Amino acid sequence: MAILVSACDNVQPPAPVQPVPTEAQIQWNEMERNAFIHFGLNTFNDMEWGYGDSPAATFDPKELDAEQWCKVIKEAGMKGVVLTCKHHDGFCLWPFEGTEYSVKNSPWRDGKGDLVREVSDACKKYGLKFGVYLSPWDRNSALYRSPEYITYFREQLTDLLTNYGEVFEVWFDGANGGTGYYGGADEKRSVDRKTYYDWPTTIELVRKLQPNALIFSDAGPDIRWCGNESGVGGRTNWSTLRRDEAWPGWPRYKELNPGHEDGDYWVPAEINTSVRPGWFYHKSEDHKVKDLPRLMDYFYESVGRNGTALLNFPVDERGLIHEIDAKNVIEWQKTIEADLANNLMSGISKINASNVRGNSSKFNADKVNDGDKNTYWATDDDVVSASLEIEFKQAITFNRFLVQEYITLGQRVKAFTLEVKTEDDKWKQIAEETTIGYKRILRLPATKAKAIRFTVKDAKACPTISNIEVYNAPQLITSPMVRRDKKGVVSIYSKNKELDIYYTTDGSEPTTQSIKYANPFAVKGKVSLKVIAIDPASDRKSSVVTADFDVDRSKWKVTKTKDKRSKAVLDGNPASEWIQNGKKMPIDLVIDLGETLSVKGFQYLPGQNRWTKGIIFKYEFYTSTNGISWKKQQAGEFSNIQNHPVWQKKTFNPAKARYVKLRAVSNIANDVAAGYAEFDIITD
Ligand code: FUL
Repeated sequence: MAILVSACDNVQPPAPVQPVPTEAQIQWNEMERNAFIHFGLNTFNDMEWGYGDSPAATFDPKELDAEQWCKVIKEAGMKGVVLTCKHHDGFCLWPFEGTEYSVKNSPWRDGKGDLVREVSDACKKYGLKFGVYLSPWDRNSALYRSPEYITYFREQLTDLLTNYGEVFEVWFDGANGGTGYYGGADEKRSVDRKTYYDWPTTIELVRKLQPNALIFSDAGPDIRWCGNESGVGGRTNWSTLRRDEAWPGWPRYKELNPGHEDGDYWVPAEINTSVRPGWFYHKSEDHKVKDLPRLMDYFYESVGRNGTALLNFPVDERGLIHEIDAKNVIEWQKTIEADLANNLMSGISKINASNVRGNSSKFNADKVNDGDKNTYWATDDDVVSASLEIEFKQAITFNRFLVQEYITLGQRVKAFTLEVKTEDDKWKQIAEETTIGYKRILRLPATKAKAIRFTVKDAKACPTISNIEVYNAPQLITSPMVRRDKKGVVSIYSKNKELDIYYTTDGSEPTTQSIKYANPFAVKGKVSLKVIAIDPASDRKSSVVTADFDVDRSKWKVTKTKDKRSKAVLDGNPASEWIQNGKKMPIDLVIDLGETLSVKGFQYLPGQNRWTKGIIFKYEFYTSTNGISWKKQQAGEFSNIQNHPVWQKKTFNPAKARYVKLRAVSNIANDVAAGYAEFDIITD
């Protein structure tokens, strides 16, 4: 035994597989989730990309409280904050001396405010790291496109990197050049994204002023974009990149999602998205804040896929993180905690590896379960395919599998599988995946297992696995969604497919004794459905969703148009829409109901797509028994529809109608278009 131990002690760790991360890059991966803040003149002018000419005086948050932001961010489990100190419109959130276009010429704090100071101070107070976003593109500066602008840009950067303490991340946006105000020139200015900024010199400046800061841009140098803004990291996600080919200013951004297996630099992916559709705050998106299921997808598709999440908060015009955003992200944090609360690896009876490096206890299978991130299971150098078999004292049910590589020695695994040993002692494969990297979390259907087998099928060199965790996360209870199409067929959806759905049609509360939903079903005429989703394992229930459908629309037809897209108005799907472009307002939507009904109102849902058009503001509503003579039943406006584009319901005294007409007198943009996601009537 003594001989064995001393032999083990001589076993050398594997040589690193190049490239390897820096210490700062490892720490950045370990932060896992950070916050982005977009706030500036756009917030007050309802814009995403200000042109650079909105008056500085419009920046006027009356209740700004950077500590409120940090409290929410901290409570949401995030570790750092990146602030848009200057967005493309050129407006500076700190009183930069080189321009008049800053907070110093705004009413906020009587022109004496410095928001970069307030945010960096609040970060310190709440133990959050602070990072800066500085847009290279500046649509306000007259200097943009000249060499002088680069000096101006570096002066701004110097300010931000010297006056506000430690900065952990410097964010350079890839959107560059185009139309702008440019000090009044009002023109298009294009630049060569590869050469204009002389990036190498700017990078040197950052290294000098903040040696520990990591620099983000589309392809690095230190952190890369994941190629989309929807928060979806690659299932295959290499933290390595052929950076010299890709940086700076690279058009093949799709390759940034998986990275390059043969990359020669360590440039891990940051997965950025906004908690709302926009990066900046728009009141009209208050009902479109990412909900818990969407946020959980984001977590598993960023942190669970070897990425670091950067979730944006569009701070509102008051200068606060909106209540809905705060509520949802705090719920997000609680759910992540609950998902990963109870590591079932505490109940293992045995863990065996098919190969252990030099048979050394320093690299044996136990190292994936010792809670020490610096120890790892490794195989002999020539072994790139090997398994770990993990046996449990008692059979477990699990639905999450978490695995980490010891990335200090480089990212190695190219392919892996997961199998379970079923009650009849048979092995069954339940997952086949590619990369792991810093962290990989698989979401799986709840599966019973006496043992599990994790197999590295292929790797760049001997695998080094530092951690494995296994969980049975509580099922996410998602509310069901109910739709009825034009033919009267009702479909019920639940995002979580493991929940059972029950419904009633008689107004009673649904329970497990009610009708269990299996397939879409047709309902004629008026119906009120009450629907519930229930987790069969725990009996936890969603809230009851009530869906009131009026007469079925199988006989209805949108008339006075040949446009086939008009079908979208009656298809029961809020995501599809029809936009009528006429020559002038008003524009009419005329529907033949196919029979005479007693109508006492109507409902209108404007387009729900982000770039929808023709949201009706002023309307008139008419009925007719013959399609020739019309009776105006109502005229009015859909108040606040701009800010809150949800179902609009209007009622009037019942009238007999075979035809109905919704007249768009004006729309919110005051142009010529009328758009509809859905239309319905209310019968007597
Ligand atoms: C993009 C910008 O154009 C958006 O406005 C936003 O700042 C986002 C994070 O990056 O490229």
